[in-house]
Amino acid sequence: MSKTILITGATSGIGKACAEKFAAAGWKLIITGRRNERLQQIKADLNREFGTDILTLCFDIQDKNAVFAAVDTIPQEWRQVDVLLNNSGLALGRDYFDEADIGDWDIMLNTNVHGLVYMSRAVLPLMIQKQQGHIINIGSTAGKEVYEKGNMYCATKHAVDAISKAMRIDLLRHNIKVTALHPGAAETEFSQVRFKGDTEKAAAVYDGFTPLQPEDIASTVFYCACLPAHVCINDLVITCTQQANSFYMNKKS
Ligand code: NDP
Ligand code: 8X3
Repeated sequence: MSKTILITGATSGIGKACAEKFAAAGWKLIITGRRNERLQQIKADLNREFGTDILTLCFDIQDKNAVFAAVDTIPQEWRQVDVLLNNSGLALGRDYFDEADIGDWDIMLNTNVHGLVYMSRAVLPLMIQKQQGHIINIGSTAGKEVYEKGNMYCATKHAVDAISKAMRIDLLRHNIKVTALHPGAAETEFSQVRFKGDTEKAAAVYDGFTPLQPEDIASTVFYCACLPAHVCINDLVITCTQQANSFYMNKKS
């Protein structure tokens, strides 16, 4: 029987690449995001290419009631969720702590932290029932080191790091694996979102080095998800070769 992965934020970037990777390997997909046209397009494309069974759930992960309501609508035949990939997330702005927009901070906290825990709590009963499952949380190198003007984004990703450790401990008794995967710079819509549509600023982030592509991260997520039942990657940092961590980059001018 095909396994099922639920991917949050599958409308773009890392989430979309993961949807493609797991679909190509014959998994069933539950994909989420706020942009319904994109969800429908991805569903049609992957169904045509791989014959994948796909369920789409369109909601804002910041909205606790919407998260629980969406998970409640999952039909019985889809409730065997093997892997939950908590991927939805964003950075907004890159400003000094004393100058940053507090509204941006609220959105990052609500999405990257609250959204991730709401989703996990909503899906966990499906895993606990069968005493089996795997939660993969997408953190960041920003969750390992804090950098200038990264303040609240870094804080949310440090929270993802801590929550992943906490979940791993508390879910031991239910035989549920928890993996935290922390990517460095990856070329997705991330910087366009962070710089609010300023395409020049967004493109400049990737000047002078070859960043990760979303497919690189998807292959790593897939590797973690396909390990034998008794093996769990707990914590994994992945960067491009020209990046050591949040501070050190070997950029070519
Ligand atoms: P993208 O902007 O390409 O994708 C972000 C995804 O998150 C979209 O599918 C978006 O869907 C979803 N999302 C954002 N806000 C919400 C919301 N309120 N409700 C539901 N879904 C939401 O960026 P990436 O693929 O790069 O980002 C994916 C994850 O990877 C994030 O957690 C990010 O922090 C992390 N990351 C990214 C790195 C990078 O350099 N790109 C490096 C390290 C970590 P929609 O807009 O349709 O709702
Ligand atoms: C995204 C990587 O360096 O912009 O999480 O924080 S970075």
